Amino acid sequence: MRLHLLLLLALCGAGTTAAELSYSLRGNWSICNGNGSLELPGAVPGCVHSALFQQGLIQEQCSFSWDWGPSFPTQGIWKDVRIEAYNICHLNYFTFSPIYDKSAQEWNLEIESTFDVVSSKPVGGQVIVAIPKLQTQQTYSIELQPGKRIVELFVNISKNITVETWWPHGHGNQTGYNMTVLFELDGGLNIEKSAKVYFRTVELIEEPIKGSPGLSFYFKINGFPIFLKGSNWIPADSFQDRVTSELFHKKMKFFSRHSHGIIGSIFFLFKCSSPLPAGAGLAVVLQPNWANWLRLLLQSVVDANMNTLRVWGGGIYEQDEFYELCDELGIMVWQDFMFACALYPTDQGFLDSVTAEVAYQIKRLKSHPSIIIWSGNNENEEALMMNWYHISFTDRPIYIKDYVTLYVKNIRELVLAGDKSRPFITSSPTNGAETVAEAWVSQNPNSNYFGDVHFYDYISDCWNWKVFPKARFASEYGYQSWPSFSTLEKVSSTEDWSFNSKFSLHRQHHEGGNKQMLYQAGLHFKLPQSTDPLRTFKDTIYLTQVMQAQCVKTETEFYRRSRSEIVDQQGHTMGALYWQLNDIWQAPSWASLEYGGKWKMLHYFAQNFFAPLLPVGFENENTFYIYGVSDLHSDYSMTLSVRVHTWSSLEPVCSRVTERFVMKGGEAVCLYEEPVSELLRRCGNCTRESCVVSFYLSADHELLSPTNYHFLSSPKEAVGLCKAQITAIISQQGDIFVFDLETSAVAPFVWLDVGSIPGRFSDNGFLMTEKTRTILFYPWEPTSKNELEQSFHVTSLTDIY
Ligand code: BMA
Repeated sequence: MRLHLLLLLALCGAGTTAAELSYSLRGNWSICNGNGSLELPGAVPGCVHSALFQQGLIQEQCSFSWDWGPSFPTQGIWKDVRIEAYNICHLNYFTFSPIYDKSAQEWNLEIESTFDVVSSKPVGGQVIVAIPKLQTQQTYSIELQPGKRIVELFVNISKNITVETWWPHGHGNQTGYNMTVLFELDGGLNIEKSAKVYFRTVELIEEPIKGSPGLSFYFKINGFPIFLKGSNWIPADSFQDRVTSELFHKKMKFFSRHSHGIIGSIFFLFKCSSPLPAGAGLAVVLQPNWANWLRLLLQSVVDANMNTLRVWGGGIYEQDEFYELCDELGIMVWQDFMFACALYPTDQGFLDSVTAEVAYQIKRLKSHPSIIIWSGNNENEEALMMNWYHISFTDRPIYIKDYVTLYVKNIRELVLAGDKSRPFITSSPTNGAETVAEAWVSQNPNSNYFGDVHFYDYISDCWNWKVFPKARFASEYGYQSWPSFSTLEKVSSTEDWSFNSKFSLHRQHHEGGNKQMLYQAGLHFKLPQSTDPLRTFKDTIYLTQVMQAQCVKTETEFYRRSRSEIVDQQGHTMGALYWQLNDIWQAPSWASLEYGGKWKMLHYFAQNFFAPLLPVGFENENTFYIYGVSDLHSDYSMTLSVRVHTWSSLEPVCSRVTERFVMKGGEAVCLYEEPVSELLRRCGNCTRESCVVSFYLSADHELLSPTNYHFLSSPKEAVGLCKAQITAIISQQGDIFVFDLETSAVAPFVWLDVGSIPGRFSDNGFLMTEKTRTILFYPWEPTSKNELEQSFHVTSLTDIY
C-alpha cells in the first residue's frame, strides 16, 4: 500500500513545485517594474518587488507588489489537498490533444495517462474511449508494468462524421463533445474519467507582407484569420482561495464520487488562511459575490465583445475553472509562463524547479482549446536587450546565456516535447521568427515589423493617433484611471477622500501615476473646480475614467483600422490587447473592471470599440475620414450615416447617408473622406469648437454598429455646451431594469451610476445627442426598482464644472 499526499501545486505561490532555501543571484542581479518605469526599491509606500524577497522561490511575482497591486505575499498551502491510498495503481494524470491531420482531412485524439503501479505484478485490462455524439467508441488492451507507466492512446474520429469546431467568441459556436475514458483493470479496478473535447486548429502566421519589411504576426483559427481583441488578465485577488466560481462546487461533488483503486479514501479540503498584513482586514470584510466571481469577470470579457485574454507572466497559472470558462465562453488565451520583468538565475536547482512546474502546467492545460499560444515570459527579452537593469557591457553575455538556457533550452524544449498543438514564442513582446533568427534575443524586441509590441506613453497627447505604433500586434498598452467612489468607499474613510490624501498616494503604486492622469485629462478637459473637496474628489475620479476610456478608445480604434493596410511600410495590425482587464484591489490602475467587477467607463467603451462592425473616425491633415472595420466572416450590404450636431442643440445641423455599399468581412476600409473645412461649411455655421460628428452603420433602418463620434476640438474649448439636466424613469421588466433617460441638452460622457448595486448597464459613458434614450440595467444579484432609485446618480461632463 502506498500513501500519496497530493500537495502538488498547493504548496506553491505561482503554482510552483519547489521552494528551496536560497539561490545566489548573479552579481548585478537587479529588477525594475513595468517598462522600467519604476526603479526599486520603490519610492512609493508599500511598493516592493519579488526580487527583494524572492530568495529562490518562484512565488507569484506580483504578490510582492506591482505597479497596480499591494504586497501580500501569501505562504503555505493554498490549494486542495487530499490523501489517497491505493494498492494496485493510481492514475496520476490524464491529458489529451485533438490533432487535425491536414492531408487525411480528419481529426485524431491523442490521450495520455500516467499511472503509478504499486502492484508487484503487471496490471492488465482494457480502456474504452467513448465520444457518443461523434459515434466514436474504441477499445484498447493494456498491460501496466509495475512503476511509473504512461499509456498513450490514439483515437481516430471517422471522416464520415461531421466534427463541429470550437470557435472564439464572435466567430461561431463553442461546440464541445463529452468523452469518457474507462480503464477496466485487473482486480475489478475501474477508473473512469470524463472530459469535454473541443476541436480547433491554431496557426501563428509569420510571413512576408507586400510593401512592408518584416513579417506578419497573426492567428488563424480553423484556417480563418482572426483579429485578437481583448485585454490582459492579472490575478483576481491577492488571496487566491477567495477566487471561486460555481464550477468549484460541481467539482467538489465530482471528487467525492471519485474512486480509483482506493482502499481507503480520505478527502478533505484545506484552505489556507492567508497571513494578513496590518490594514488588510478591510479587504476581507468587503468581498464581492465570490461564488460567481470568476464567471462574472469572464462573462464581462465576452459582454465587451472581446475574444482574447493574455494571462500575464507576473501572476499565476490560473485554476482549472478559469480555462474551463474560457473554453465555454470562447475566450482565446495567450498563456505566459510565470516569469516577469526580471532576469532569472539558471542554477540547476532553479532549473529543476522550473522543469517540474512547466511540464506539469503543460499537461494540465493542453486540452483546453481556449489556449492558443504559450509565451515564455513577460518583457524579459526587452528588459535584457534594452538594458532596463543597467547590466554592464561585460556581464551581458552571461545574462543572454542565462536567458537562452531558461526559455529556449528548457522551457521551449518542454513545450515541444509536451504539446505540439499550439505555437510557442519566447517572450512578450518579441519579434517571433526574427527573434529566433537573432539567436533568441532581438536587438529591438519591440519592433513594429515583427511579433508583438508593448506600448506606453503617458506624455504624448493620446487623442493624436500618430503617437501609436503601427505594429503587427499590440499585446499591451493602456492608461490609468481611478475606480469609482463606491468601490473606494468600502476601504477608506472621510479623511482619505481627496486626490492627494495619504490613502490616494498609498494606493497609487505607479510612480507619478496620479499626476500623469491629471496631465493627460488636462490636455482636453477642464479639471474639476468645485469648492467642495468631496465633490472635487468624485469629479476627478469621473474625469480620470473619461480620460482613460477616450485614450484607450483612440488607440484601439487605430489598431483595428490598421488591420488591412500598409502605410509608410507599416501596418497589418491583427491584435489589440489593452493593459489590463481586472484589478487585484481597490486602487488606481490600468484596469477596465474594478475590484468587485464593476465596469469602469473604459469597459463600456470597449464593448463599443470592440464591436464586430465598427465605423472609426479620425483626422489626417485636416481631412476627416471614416473607416469601416469588420470582423465578420461574410460581406454585408449597408449604409453609413454621418450627422453633425452643434453642442447647443439636440437637432442635428446636417446629416448625410451614403449610397449602399458592401462591407467586406475581415477587413478595414475607408468609407468616407471629407476635408474638415468643407464639412464645417456644409453644416451651417459650424466651427470646430461648436460642433461634433457622430456616425453609424445600418441596413434597412436597423443599426449594425454602435454610434461612434469624433470631436472636432477638445471639449475644454467647446462652444455652446450647456449644463444638461438628465432625468431617468426606472421600470422593471422581468429580471432587467429599464432606464428611460431624458436630457435637456447635448451631453458628453453621460455616466449612469448605481453605486454598489452589482450589475452593468447596456451602455454607459455615452455622448447623448438625442432627447431620449433607453438604457438597460442587468443586475448580478437581486435588486429592486426602489433600491436602484435610491442609489442612482447621473453625471455628464458639464456637471463637473
Ligand atoms: C507592463 C506589464 C506590467 C505592468 C504594466 C503597466 O509592463 O507587463 O508589468 O503592470 O506594463 O506598467
